Amino acid sequence: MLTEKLEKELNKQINKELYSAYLYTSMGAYFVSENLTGFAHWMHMQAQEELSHAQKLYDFINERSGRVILEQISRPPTEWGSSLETFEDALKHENFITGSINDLVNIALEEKDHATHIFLQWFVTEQVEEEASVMDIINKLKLMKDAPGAIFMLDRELGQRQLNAEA
Ligand code: OFO
Repeated sequence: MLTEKLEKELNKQINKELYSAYLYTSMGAYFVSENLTGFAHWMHMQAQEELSHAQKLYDFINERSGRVILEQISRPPTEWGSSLETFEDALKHENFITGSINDLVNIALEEKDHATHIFLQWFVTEQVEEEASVMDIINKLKLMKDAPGAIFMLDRELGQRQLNAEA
C-alpha cells in the first residue's frame, strides 16, 4: 500500500511524463513545419517513450492498490528559434524531470517505502540516458553551426531512431 503522500507525488509524476509527451509532440510539429522530418521523427519517438513512462507509473500505482488521478496537462510551447534552441529546451526539461525523479526517490526513502524506492531506480537510470542523448544532439548542432549539408546528414541520422521497448 502506498502512503497518501507517495500516491499523490507519483500521480504528479504521471502528469509530468504526459506533459513531456505533449512537449515533444509539439517540438515534432515544429520540426515538421521546418521540413526537418528526421528531427520530427526523433521527437515523435521521444513522445512515445514518455507515454510509456507515464504508463509504468500508472501500472505501479495500481499494483500498489493506489488510485490514479489524472490532472489537466499544460499547453506546451509551439515555436522555437532554431533546432539548437529546441534541443536546448528539451535538455532543460529533462533536467527538470531528473530533479523531480530525485525528489520522488527522497520521498520514498522518507516514507520508508522500499518497493517504490526500487521501482524508481529504473527512472533514475533512464534520466541519465535521456539527458545524454539530448546533450549529444546539442553538441552536434553546435559543431555544425547551421551548415546545410551537416543538418541534412543529422536529419537523416535522427530519422533512423527506433522505439526502445525498454524505455
Ligand atoms: Fe520521462 O523522461 Fe523524459 O521527460
